[in-house]
Amino acid sequence: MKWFFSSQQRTHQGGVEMNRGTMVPCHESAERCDIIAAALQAGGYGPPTAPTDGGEAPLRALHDGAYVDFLRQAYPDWQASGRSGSALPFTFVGPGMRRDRVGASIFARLGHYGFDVGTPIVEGTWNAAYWSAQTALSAAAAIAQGETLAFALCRPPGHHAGRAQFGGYCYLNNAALAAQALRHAGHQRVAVLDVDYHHGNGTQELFWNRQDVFYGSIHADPETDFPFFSGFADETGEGAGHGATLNLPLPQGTTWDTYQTALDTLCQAATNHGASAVVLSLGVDTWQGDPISGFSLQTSDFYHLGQRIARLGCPVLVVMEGGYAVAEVGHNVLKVIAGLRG
Ligand code: SP5
Ligand code: ZN
Repeated sequence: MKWFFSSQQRTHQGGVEMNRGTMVPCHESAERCDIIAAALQAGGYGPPTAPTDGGEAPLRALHDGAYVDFLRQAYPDWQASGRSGSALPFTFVGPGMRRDRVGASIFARLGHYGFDVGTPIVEGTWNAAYWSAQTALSAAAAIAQGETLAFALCRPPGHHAGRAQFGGYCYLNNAALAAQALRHAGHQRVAVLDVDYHHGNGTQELFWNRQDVFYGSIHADPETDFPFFSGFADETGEGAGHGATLNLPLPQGTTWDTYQTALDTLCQAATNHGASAVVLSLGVDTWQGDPISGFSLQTSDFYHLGQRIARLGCPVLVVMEGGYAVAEVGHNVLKVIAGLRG
């Protein structure tokens, strides 16, 4: 199995995030990818393949161009405004306010493009997010060239990032970029299966109106968990995309027993959609000991998760999303990969 990673992805060191009203150290750390990388090497998967630099064109084909410019410029502009530390929004656009105005002030632009106060932009954020996206795109190219399984060690993660929106520790939508690359490589239908604990609102938004890319997700019920305002079961896509979005929210405390039934439903839907390639948006924050999450999957369950995805019989591109129990993320990811290899 080829796996992709660049040490450039370490340059985002978020510092602090606001979490339920208090500033806490960022859960999404560079240590996460170090541990997964070390586990892969110890597991015999060899050294990573460095991503190639595909430039900004694929990013701009999916994300809003002005948003990509904002991400690149946000920290220099924050510094030019005389500030240091983490750039975070604090004012958002409410109903009746000017959604149409991006604003010139860095504070306005942070509020325009951001949807939470937990996703800091620092000096190395753009560089890390850029290379995280290139990692996903390079892994997609490997699948396009005939690999049946590839792992993109993306970090920062991506599934909360929308066309012109950052949040949930995400800036560029790595999984969506990979799915789009697989479409360009000739797969007529692609399924993004999202098993991160949180609903991937960004991926859903990007493919909401499209029939060619199915988006299906199993996640914590937004009644109780982030991102709170998307991921309900009645969100099924619109227009040509009607029926090509599937949300399977589950309650806190969910164990494998319940989870596997939802996973069967998710996989069946991907088959019904006719997907010939799968992007697995993999979060291992469903593990029972995750510090910010509330499911109760055991490490051994991740093997069965991988096995079920493998039974789809499609090439699988794994894109790393969340998982914050740093001592355990490596083991859990390796279990998924072992299950995928059968
Ligand atoms: C990619 C990904 O997994 N993003 C997750 C972003 C979650 N951000 C908000 C987390 C709030 C968690 N608060 C839980 C407190 C438990 N003590
Ligand atoms: Zn998550």
